[in-house]
Amino acid sequence: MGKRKLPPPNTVKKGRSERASTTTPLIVMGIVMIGLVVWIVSSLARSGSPPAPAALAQELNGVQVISMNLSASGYSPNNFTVKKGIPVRVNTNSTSDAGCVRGIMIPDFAINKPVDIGQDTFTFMPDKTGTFPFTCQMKMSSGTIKVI
Ligand SMILES: [Cu+2]
Repeated sequence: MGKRKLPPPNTVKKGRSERASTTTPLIVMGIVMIGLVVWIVSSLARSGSPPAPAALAQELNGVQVISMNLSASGYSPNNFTVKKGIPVRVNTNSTSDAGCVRGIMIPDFAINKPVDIGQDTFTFMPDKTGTFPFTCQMKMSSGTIKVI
């Protein structure tokens, strides 16, 4: 007989679950949005800005020397700081699997350089200040050169 009093709580429960069913999509959407923002920010960080502040390039006999390793995974290190008005020599050390990473483009300084497997070198003049990107010819791997 007391079981007859159960239906009213059931209807209350129904009301609760209806409310839950409208808030659950909002929570899910919120989580998806947060996930999306985190993903966008982290992918921007990966593709764009340098991972760590670069030390100033060493200057030897009037030339600034920077060195990097080229492999299938890209340029390492991939950000550099140099001084304006002093020629920069870029020493490269490439693995045979580096593929198109062995083509270096620095459009702001008119560089489009295919580099040899093993050791190679090229020079450019940083004649303006700013942060300039360099990429492989397919723009999949990249880095930056900051001129101060
Ligand atoms: Cu590439």
